[in-house]
Amino acid sequence: MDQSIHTIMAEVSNVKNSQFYADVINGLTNHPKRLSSKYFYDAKGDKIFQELMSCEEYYPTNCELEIFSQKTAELAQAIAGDGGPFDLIELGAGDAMKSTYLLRYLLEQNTDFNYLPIDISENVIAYLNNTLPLTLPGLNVTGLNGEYFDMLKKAATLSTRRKVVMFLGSNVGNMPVTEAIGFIKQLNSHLSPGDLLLIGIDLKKAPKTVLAAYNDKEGITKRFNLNLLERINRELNGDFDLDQFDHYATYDPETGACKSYLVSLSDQTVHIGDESISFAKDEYIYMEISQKFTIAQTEQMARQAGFTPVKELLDSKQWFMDAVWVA
Ligand code: AVI
Repeated sequence: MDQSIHTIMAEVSNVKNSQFYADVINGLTNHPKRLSSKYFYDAKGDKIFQELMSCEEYYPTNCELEIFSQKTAELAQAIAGDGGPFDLIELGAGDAMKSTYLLRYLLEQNTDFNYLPIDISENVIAYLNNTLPLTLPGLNVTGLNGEYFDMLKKAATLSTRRKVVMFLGSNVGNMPVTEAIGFIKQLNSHLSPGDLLLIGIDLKKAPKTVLAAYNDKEGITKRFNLNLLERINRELNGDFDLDQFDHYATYDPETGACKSYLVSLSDQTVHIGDESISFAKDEYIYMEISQKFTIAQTEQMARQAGFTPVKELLDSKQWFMDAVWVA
């Protein structure tokens, strides 16, 4: 009996000491309330994101897939340079579906390269380490499980080859612009002159197209956002009533900021561990930014972070860009 009380107390203290707990409580006691979209991706969130990527309105994945499948030779030429050996490092590799087109092409050209996918998910890295050598025979793959910058440091201890870092999917858009520039600067500090960054960026386009992608008819984006409340309930002993929150998305064509919110449908109090958080009816939680850029803005961002843009590849609708920047 005593032991189980100790176990429960240890669990409670683990929860309280976790970064997730600290970020959630800080965010929800802020004005306005906010939660970080980096916590969207638990196992259920990963599944919902997969659904989103194949939903009709969510265009970024298909646009980038088109670039990787239709402009593979151009992409390969832009990163392989003079044919010298290099390490191709992918941040947040996921299932590596888009990169597989590039990897296959590079192998067919007998390019001398190693592929180092980095992902925070242990499952993703185990999957890539096991499956890629089967689907792409001859590929040298070393999966690295952990935070981006820790794993970039580790990658530097494994080889001294030229580095090509891929950061796809417009993940850079999930940071406010100044934070994104700081992130890219930090990335640059892990590279040497001549190393490359291949970055996927969602471009500004018809406002209705952007908004529909983050406000899909089936409500997948709504479930994606609500899943974070469910995760808080499950992992941090919370009691959010999911039916008491609605999803609301906005897009400002002037700034290019697409933002998601969860709006409280009533006056209510939510408990997370022993914290109580009050919500007024119509009060919102700011959940995510998905920033859209003009090409000129991306070039300015590259320069502010110490890179020089060298190549820009767009899909046929000109909605998405994969850019190559040199450090
Ligand atoms: C992962 N990230 C680039 C996606 C985006 O488009 O901002 C996440 C997402 N949020 C809602 N739909 C998709």
